[in-house]
Amino acid sequence: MKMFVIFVILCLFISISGCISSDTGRDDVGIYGDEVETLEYQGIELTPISEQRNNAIKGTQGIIEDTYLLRIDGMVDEPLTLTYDQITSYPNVSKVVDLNCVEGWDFTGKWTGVPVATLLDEAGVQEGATTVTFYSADGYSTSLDLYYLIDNNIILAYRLNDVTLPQDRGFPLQLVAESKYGYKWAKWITGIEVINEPYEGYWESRGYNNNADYGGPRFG
Ligand SMILES: Nc1nc2c(c(=O)[nH]1)N[C@H]1C(S)=C(S)[C@@H](COP(=O)(O)O)O[C@H]1N2
Ligand SMILES: [Mo]
Repeated sequence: MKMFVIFVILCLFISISGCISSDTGRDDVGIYGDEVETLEYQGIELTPISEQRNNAIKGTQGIIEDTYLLRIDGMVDEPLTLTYDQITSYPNVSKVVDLNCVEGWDFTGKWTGVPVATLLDEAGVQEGATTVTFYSADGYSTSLDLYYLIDNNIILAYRLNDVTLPQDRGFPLQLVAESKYGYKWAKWITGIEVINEPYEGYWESRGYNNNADYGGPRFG
């Protein structure tokens, strides 16, 4: 009898501590600011934003939604200037993708955004174009092969784990350069330029590999 009472008390304790261990009482969602963060999607466990690493050459850029403009130009028929509302009005795509920094850390996020191809189609890519360059508010830049972006339906994400992409993580847009090292995942993007020659961005011009395939060479 005594053992049974101890057993019941133990069970109660375990179930109560399970409840108070997360804010929501569920482990597939969490709270981030005043939004609900998804922590499990299609059976895949996501890394909570609070546990994701983050690094940037000049720290957080405070981009304001109301005055933000994304410029798309270079080898296009019609250069575009898009507002945040316009960008987020296009049909969106969600995918679970790992970000792998070249320094060895990684995390898994659910990313939601507009395919780069959607915007490029709207602008009309001209014949002979090979490369797309991304420019950021902090002076960062990087580039990717035009067909890598189109063939893999690479997105510009404005939501992470179903939460508005946080300011310190690249608001309003981070490129989800899946299967490429983290330095291709430009944040705080303000400009996209279509060109016809290779371009070396911030880290690439400092010796990092311009192809940046995850698992491939890091340098040279
Ligand atoms: N604008 C900008 N984008 C950037 C960087 C940066 O310094 N500035 N750092 C890159 C590097 S090296 C990595 S690993 C990832 C980190 O992205 P995260 O904040 O999603 O973890 O952002 C990439 N994009
Ligand atoms: Mo990185």
